[in-house]
Amino acid sequence: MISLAPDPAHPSSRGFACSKGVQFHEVVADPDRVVHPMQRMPDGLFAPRTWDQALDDIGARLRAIRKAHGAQSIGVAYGNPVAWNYAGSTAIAGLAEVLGTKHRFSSASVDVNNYFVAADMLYGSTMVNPLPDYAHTDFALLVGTNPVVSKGSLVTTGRIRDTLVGITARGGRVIVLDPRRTETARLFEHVPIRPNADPWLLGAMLRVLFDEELIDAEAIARQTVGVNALRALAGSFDLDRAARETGVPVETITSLARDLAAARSASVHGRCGASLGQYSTLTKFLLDALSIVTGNLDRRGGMVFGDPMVDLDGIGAKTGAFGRNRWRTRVHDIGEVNGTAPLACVAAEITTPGEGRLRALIGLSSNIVTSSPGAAHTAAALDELDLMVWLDPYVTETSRHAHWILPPALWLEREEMPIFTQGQSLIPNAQWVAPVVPPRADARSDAWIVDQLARRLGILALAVPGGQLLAKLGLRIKPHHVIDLTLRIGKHGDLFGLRPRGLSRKKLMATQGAVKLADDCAVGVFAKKIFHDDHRVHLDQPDMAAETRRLIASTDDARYPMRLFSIRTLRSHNTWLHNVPRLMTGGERRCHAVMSCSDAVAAGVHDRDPLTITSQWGQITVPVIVSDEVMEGTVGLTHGFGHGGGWRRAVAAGGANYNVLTPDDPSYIDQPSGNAFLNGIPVRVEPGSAP
Ligand SMILES: Nc1nc2c(c(=O)[nH]1)N[C@H]1C(S)=C(S)[C@@H](COP(=O)(O)OP(=O)(O)OC[C@H]3O[C@@H](n4cnc5c(=O)[nH]c(N)nc54)[C@H](O)[C@@H]3O)O[C@H]1N2
Ligand SMILES: Nc1nc2c(c(=O)[nH]1)N[C@H]1C(S)=C(S)[C@@H](COP(=O)(O)OP(=O)(O)OC[C@H]3O[C@@H](n4cnc5c(=O)[nH]c(N)nc54)[C@H](O)[C@@H]3O)O[C@H]1N2
Ligand SMILES: [Mo]
Repeated sequence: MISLAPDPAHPSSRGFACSKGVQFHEVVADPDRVVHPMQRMPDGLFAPRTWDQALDDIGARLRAIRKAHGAQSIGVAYGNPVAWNYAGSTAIAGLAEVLGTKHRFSSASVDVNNYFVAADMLYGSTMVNPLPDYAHTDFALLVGTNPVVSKGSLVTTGRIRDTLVGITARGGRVIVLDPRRTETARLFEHVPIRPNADPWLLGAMLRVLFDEELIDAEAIARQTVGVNALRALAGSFDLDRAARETGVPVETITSLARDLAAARSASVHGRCGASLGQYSTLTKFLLDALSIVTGNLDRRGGMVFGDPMVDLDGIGAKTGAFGRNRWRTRVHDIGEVNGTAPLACVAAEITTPGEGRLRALIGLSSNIVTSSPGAAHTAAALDELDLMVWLDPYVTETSRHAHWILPPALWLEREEMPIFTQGQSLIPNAQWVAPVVPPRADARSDAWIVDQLARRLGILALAVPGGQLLAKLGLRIKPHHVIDLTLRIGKHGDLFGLRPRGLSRKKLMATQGAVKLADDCAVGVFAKKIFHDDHRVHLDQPDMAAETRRLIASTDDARYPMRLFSIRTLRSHNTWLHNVPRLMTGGERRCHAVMSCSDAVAAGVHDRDPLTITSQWGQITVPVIVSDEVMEGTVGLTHGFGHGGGWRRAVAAGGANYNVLTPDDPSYIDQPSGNAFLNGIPVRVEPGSAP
């Protein structure tokens, strides 16, 4: 591979690719990449081994741990890249399910658990995710999302910047609520908002809609039940307090609500900025409530439902694969979400003695030491594990704690289909592609590696009916069998030949590109997409009323007067891609904080000076950029830096770990969902001494 280029014929990307994607051949060829199974030696360095040596040792240890302490003592953790790894994600989730372990940790709990829980409340399934219909909307409210950089999250469309610019070109409005004048905010109307204050703003807007009778009574009657409870919840938001909490004047809040209601169509979408505060389920609930009560759910230009090639949401809702609160975590008694426990609990599950203690952890594409709250606790706890096995292409600050690092094939080296993002695509499409190149050296697909581990435990890492029995007879069902079957019998499938123009894995792999399924997501599909028995949206949620009371009772801690929030940069992907030479040129790629001029003067720091940031939970020092692009009283900080391990360029990039400052104390995370509290952390700042 010498270069990568986007496909102009792709129905969604339409010939656009981000700078990270087109440099990926450098990751594949990276000299620091782990391409053999590696065993940690007593001196902390790693030595290459054969697959047989690795699997025999790991298998023996896993069996011994299971025998002595039960299957609960074995856990798994998987990170963001599984969302683009259909077979690896199916296998690692299947392994946890078949083991029956509660120690299943996913990066969803530092990202989107609040979405899942709010969706379960409102729509009856954790997997329902209404999408902002950007191609047709007249009014787009973007809350804590920076799609010009992130390319959109939980909504997928190529050329998202152009799509958003298209809204204003048509005479519509795009309003960006963000503490920072971001790359997106600069293009549109920017309303600065204090971090971790979104529910105040959204609740106050909802109150204005009810008080001024700006709601769509017909749509509410047709689509929902429980509106009176929502009206009462909205009524508990005081507009003056909301203005103080958010830094957004009452007049702005009022006009935002009126304009939203008056727009022919309106979409309301939030992402990490709205998902990583302390009340993130309430925030997501209020975001959706705004579009529901204004009649914008299932409306062209409002919020629409995706039409994936494999309807995982529908299947999951019907089979009960997804859900919440079906069991609770051992140490902190937190309800599960989609079968997983919050990452904020992982350290305590390892270090707290007792029955069911986590002793062996298998990780897949996960860098929890950097990405998860309470980073220092996580790093220390990993060293207490009896066995840690990590599937990662690098020796990272996380995988370096492992007894074994196993080398995964990367996405260009394996068969792939976009299982997760296809449900979020504004232009429904189907794609399933063959590997571009064979894996380097001993690298193997994550699904293959997990299957090998499962064989050593005498199980099949797939929770499908009859799967274990067939495996005993020597027939191992693979993730692609299950998903191809689901595709073929589904709405877009070939029904094994009965629908000759329908899709199958074989047909898609022969196509090479992607197949467009429709120009837009359909509207008028409401009844099919809501999974409550009455097929209505349930607006009466006592847990949300309780969260509102908790929010209203909350107070600020005067010792930590500033609020810290996260910044994503164009050429990073969360905690990685910092080892790719061409993505690491230029100073702005580095770890830095951003603070306003007046705050910098008050703190006595100059542009590029070291700044020490202290929270209740930790302290770091990083260089600061002084810029009025951030709101007064706030500090922005790039997350995903401060590396250790064997990725030399990433380690040399320096910086510090944002999540040293964030809490793994369960009383601070979002209560209904266990989602981490990472944005709006109370901090104080002072001049730091140069390292
Ligand atoms: N402070 C703060 N913290 C945050 C966030 C924030 O905004 N602020 N964002 C949160 C969000 S949204 C997310 S999603 C999480 C992400 O948290 P993680 O998922 O833990 O972090 P990533 O950097 O995405 O981890 C990717 C790891 O997977 C490895 N990898 C890449 N491809 C493959 C593969 O094909 N197979 C295998 N086995 N490994 C692979 C990489 O080398 C890397 O070590 O971080 C969260 N943490
Ligand atoms: N280039 C690049 N693209 C990425 C990623 C990456 O690391 N780099 N990561 C991918 C992943 S895993 C995800 S989940 C998506 C995330 O996609 P987005 O959420 O669109 O990306 P962010 O840049 O995190 O945008 C969050 C915005 O919220 C603002 N913010 C922070 N705190 C608050 C708050 O309390 N309230 C409000 N209203 N705003 C706040 C931040 O200033 C930031 O501009 O991006 C994906 N795409
Ligand atoms: Mo994410």
